[in-house]
Amino acid sequence: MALVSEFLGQLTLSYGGEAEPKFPTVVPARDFDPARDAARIDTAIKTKGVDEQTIIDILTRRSCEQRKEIAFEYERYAKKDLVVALKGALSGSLEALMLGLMKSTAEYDASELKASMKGLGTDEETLIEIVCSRSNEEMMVIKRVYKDMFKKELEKDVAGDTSGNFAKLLLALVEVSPGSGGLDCSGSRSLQVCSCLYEAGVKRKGTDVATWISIMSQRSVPHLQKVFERYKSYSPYDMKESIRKEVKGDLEKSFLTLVECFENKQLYFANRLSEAMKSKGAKEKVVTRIMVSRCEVDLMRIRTEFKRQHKRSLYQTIAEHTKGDYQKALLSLCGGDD
Ligand SMILES: [Ca+2]
Repeated sequence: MALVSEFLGQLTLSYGGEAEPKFPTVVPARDFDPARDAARIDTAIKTKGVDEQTIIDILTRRSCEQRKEIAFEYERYAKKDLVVALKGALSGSLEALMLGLMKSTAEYDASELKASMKGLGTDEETLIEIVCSRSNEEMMVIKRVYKDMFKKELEKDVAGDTSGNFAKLLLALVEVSPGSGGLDCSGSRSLQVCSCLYEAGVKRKGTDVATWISIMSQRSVPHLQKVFERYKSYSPYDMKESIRKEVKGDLEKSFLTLVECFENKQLYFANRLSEAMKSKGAKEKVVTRIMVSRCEVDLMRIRTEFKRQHKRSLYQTIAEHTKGDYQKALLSLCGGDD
């Protein structure tokens, strides 16, 4: 079902907005033989103590579509579901990473969103990262896949788990529809939007959050980039400083994430990765999520931004801050040193 949804999503894309160019580190393998891969994985799983290396070598060097083909062949060959078999054979962070790879990007995003809202309490950090960084086109596919997977509307779960202006912003971002994102900021319009942002925030007492939400949730990336550039000479504070002055908590974090993604999405992810690996033990959940969800999207450019900003390659940083088979899998997804 999810696959059909994604196919429909792609159709929408083709006559909707322009598809973003991709900069993957994981690309389809040449001379691909799913039956051979499936047999090798079966042997690796049955090996005493499990041959993780073979599983990593295969699954981190195949495209998502190829992994699905391997899963199909595996089930035919071993009469078992590959995901179930991997769950039994692997554990900890490596298991989470491999199971993530067995999902499509949209299925993975949908399940990460679901997990962030599961049970008591909410993992706001994850929720903000995914909702504020995905494009309108990606969000439309995620919503459809979410409904297929969990039989519930993403909007309903977000509304049930958040409150106040934070909820309003996230819902505005989730409730995209085909043809949205058309905020026109060309020419004199960009000055008007600039003045709207300024009047609603820094200029007045308190903040007219509704106006900020309605402008920022449009995600008209090139237009808003122009607006924020112009805003610098319009307001004594740039957009990020204005956000920090005007709002607090999760709402502040969300607006900042949006602006950072409008300005340079790959730098945003590079900084998140760096932050997650700053302390001695890496925040493996964050590292796994970014590496798995971006490896077939833009991880190559994230690597470039990482090196430029942090003067150290992503590869070396992963090598220093993670260990074991989990590290091997991450390094393979990373695809090389810079
Ligand atoms: Ca104000």
